[in-house]
Amino acid sequence: MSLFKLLRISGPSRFSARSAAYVGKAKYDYDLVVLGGGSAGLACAKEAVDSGARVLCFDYVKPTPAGTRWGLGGTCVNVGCIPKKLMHQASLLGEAVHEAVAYGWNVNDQNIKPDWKKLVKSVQNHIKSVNWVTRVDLRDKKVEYVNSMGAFVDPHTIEYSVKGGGPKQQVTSEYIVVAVGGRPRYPPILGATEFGITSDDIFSYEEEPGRTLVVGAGYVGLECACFLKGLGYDPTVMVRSIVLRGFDRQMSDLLEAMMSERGVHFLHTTIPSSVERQGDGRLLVKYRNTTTEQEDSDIFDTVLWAIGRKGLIEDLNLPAAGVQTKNDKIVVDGTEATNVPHIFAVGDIIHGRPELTPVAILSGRLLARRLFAGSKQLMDYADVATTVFTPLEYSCVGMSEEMAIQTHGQDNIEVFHGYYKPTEFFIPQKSVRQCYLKAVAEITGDQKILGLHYIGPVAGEVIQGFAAALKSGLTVKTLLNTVGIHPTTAEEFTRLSITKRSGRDPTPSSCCS
Ligand code: FAD
Ligand code: NA7
Repeated sequence: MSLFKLLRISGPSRFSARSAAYVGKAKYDYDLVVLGGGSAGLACAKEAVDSGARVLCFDYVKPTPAGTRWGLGGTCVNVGCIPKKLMHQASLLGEAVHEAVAYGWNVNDQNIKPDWKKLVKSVQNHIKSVNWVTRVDLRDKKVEYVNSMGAFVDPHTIEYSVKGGGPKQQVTSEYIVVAVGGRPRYPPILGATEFGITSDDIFSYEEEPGRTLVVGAGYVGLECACFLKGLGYDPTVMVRSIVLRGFDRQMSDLLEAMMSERGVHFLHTTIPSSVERQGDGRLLVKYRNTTTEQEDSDIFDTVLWAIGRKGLIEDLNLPAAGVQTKNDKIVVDGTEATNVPHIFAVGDIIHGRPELTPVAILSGRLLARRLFAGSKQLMDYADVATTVFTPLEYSCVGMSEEMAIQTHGQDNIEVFHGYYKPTEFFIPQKSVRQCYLKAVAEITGDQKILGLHYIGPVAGEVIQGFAAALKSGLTVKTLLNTVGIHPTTAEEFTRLSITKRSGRDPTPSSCCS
């Protein structure tokens, strides 16, 4: 029997499949229950309602150990991409003030400092406005929303608490989508939860962070260290193994060099042992270098754990539904189905997929279309572009050089590369040492591009368009036949002429060489 029952209704619709409204099984209270009101869950719930499904969405945020809590919308809006980008922008503006002087602006006090409390308030006000719009949107779209944790009772039944106490309530649903995302990890060491904070706290942190130890050198750790530095604080990044594991090595090393040049400190091959509060309120952190085995300690105002995120499966009672998990994430197939055919998972909670908002949104939306609008389109997780928002940003799409070598063999790839000098860097004499880009391509034929990497200003804006081109089969031949927009930094991709294999110096002599 088909899972997709469609009934024709009158009225216009955006998609042809939507000329039908989904009719669910009467024996269930809902056609779809979504657990988690973040990027993935909301996208899925709204799309399902558009197709006529009866949808209920649960969202609940447990406060952090430091007591931080937030509203509807999930990680991206409240404690992820959005506040991060705003703090990044605040820190870039600090650099811009100094550059402005070189451009002739009369900035009288060049030692200006940002007002942390004011910045946090502005960021939080923006978040609250987004929370509000999200709630209104759900109401307008007639997605039912319950501000409570949902947990499985059996494969079709979800249990939840109601505000103000009383007995737990239950609802049944034909389909259930788990979109509960993840939360930052804390290391199992003395004082970690008591004295440390995470990215869940920093964007609403009332105290000035001051001298900050950022433990973890992934995407989140580097971004936090960089905006703190740009805002005038003194961050140190504790690196367990290497910076940005999983990203292109050469680009990651350049990024680390750029951060060091700007005054971010690094403690290499080091792990923390304990955090203690001193009499003066500051934090004594003891740590160990795993290469030299030397133990050491230092004093910080703030310790920020950025050691990765764990999937929020612990409160779902997944055994009651029989859903399989792996390392606190949910295992799904190419249709986002779990091992229980009517239970799906989307977003950060899926095992082995990129933890990114646009991935969460698109996978949630496509799943709803498949469940309720007759679509067959699957989510394509390949060649997802991403950006690390450091002062010179790093953006990439496709394979790293290492991955290309691993999959194609060293002799079968060609790497085109070049340093470049952004025009706007000349007057304020900004360092161009890490302004670098490369295209990793096949060596034969028109040289299909496997990966593009860029460090420089507005990297995400630069790579976004190239990501579409790469997904459309971009070749080096096409890239070099593309006329650039001058003077931009993105045009540097159209001027790549030096291969690594040639051994020629990839440094340009002037802005237009
Ligand atoms: P979430 O957004 O985490 O939503 C899950 C929701 O479900 C949460 O509200 C959670 O509290 C709730 N929940 C959990 N359990 C239950 C339950 N049992 N019942 C009901 N509700 C429950 N991505 C980018 O693309 N670009 C960026 O620049 C970027 N920057 C980031 C910066 C930081 C600091 C962080 C931490 C992440 C960043 N990300 C970024 C990643 C992005 O935020 C996530 O990929 C995205 O938010 C995942 O969405 P999701 O819907 O899967 O999960
Ligand atoms: P990542 O990318 O998993 O990075 C975690 C970092 O923390 C990484 O450098 C780890 O080092 C380090 N780590 C992990 N455990 C420890 C302990 N116990 N002690 C010290 N250091 C540790 O997570 P992020 O949160 O930065 O990013 C997750 C996603 O969020 C990202 O993909 C974005 O999409 C948004 P390792 O390399 O393992 O040695």
